[in-house]
Amino acid sequence: MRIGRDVIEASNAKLRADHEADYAALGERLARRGVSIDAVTRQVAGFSVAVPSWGVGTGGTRFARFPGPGEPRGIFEKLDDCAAIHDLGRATPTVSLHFPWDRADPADLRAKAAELGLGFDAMNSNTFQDHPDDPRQPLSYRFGSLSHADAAVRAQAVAHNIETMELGEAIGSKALTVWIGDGSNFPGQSDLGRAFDRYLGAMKEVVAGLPDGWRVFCEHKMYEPAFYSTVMADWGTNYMTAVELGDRAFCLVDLGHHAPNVNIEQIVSRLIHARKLGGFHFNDSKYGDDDLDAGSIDPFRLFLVFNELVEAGGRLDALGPSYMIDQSHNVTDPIESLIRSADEIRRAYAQALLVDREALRGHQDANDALMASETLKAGFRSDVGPILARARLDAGGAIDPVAAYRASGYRARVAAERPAARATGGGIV
Ligand code: LRH
Ligand code: MN
Ligand code: MN
Repeated sequence: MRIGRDVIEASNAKLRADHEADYAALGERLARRGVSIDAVTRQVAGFSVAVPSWGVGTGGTRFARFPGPGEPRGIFEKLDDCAAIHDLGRATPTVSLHFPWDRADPADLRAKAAELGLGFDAMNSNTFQDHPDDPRQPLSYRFGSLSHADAAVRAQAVAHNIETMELGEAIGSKALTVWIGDGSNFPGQSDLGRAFDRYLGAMKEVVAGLPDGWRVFCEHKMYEPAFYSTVMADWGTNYMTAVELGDRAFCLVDLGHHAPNVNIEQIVSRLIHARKLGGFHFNDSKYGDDDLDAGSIDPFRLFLVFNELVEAGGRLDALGPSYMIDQSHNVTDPIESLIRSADEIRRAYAQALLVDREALRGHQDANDALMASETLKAGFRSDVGPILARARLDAGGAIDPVAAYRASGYRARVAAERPAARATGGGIV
């Protein structure tokens, strides 16, 4: 445990009486509706989300990085920080790695994760920037990777994805997430159709290299770094890709990768219908791919996504999507931000669980638009804080994880241990 039990217990002791009263009060309110608060708490406790290794570094924008005190200097220190997040919040038992940013001996990664009680979620490959230090990737991705006009660059990008899977297999991961920055800045720069064909051809080679029991998640993004067209631009392209690549290919929805105001929850619903929803990168945004803390700008949208997930019920269980956070920015302690994001994600889930679905269906079928809307919003308006706190508490976490984190002095401790902080990974996308 990176955060001492004594610190968590001391913090909880101060808050416990109030928490018990709040939980009992909410339990009573829910019982009046025939809802068991303990059952909801159990469901929330069963929901976990992976943290991104690149999220624990002090992020940046594409303009600058501002490393903070104690910034992890490599993957092992990043894992320490991920463990601290899980010690407090008990919602993030897995980490999603990014290669080659997190390159290390798989045996060491396994040992470190075992020591910290963490597991690994989907592996992310990286062919969206050049890797001058990687002897296996001498060719430039400036004009693309898996869709590059030059077959040699495509082959290099395929080989990198295969290597990423090999490393992943050695550490117990079960999925590969592929996001490419390929696209064009100017109409005419690249042939939209031929670029997509080349991408599909390369991805078929990646799929052929999937280890047994693995899935591949393709991640779409409307723009950036390409500003006119992106090869894997939207959920339609993603769905076509997943169909063409076959049974083990699925679509990953990063909440920040759509045009402003796009109805993301409807995309989620469609992908569930098509049995092609592979997973999420949760974050929030106001303008573009801002990678802000989940639920920090538009918690209602996050709730609406979870409303679709809860509504899907068994159809979702059959898909077993991967839930991951993808965030990285400049102005907060990333440990605090990731704790907060995990909490907001669980909040959206708990609120969606509290929607009276029978009543909602009744109003929908009776075309009572106002009452349908009110019924849905009643879930969103519910203060589920006591449920989230109880799920953490029961699992050995903190009632108020940010307060306990601040009391722990963890940041000051690692700042002393990691004097020569040098940022690695992230900050450019
Ligand atoms: C691209 C992206 C993708 C990358 C991550 C660092 O914008 O969302 O998931 O792997 O950022
Ligand atoms: Mn992402
Ligand atoms: Mn992104």
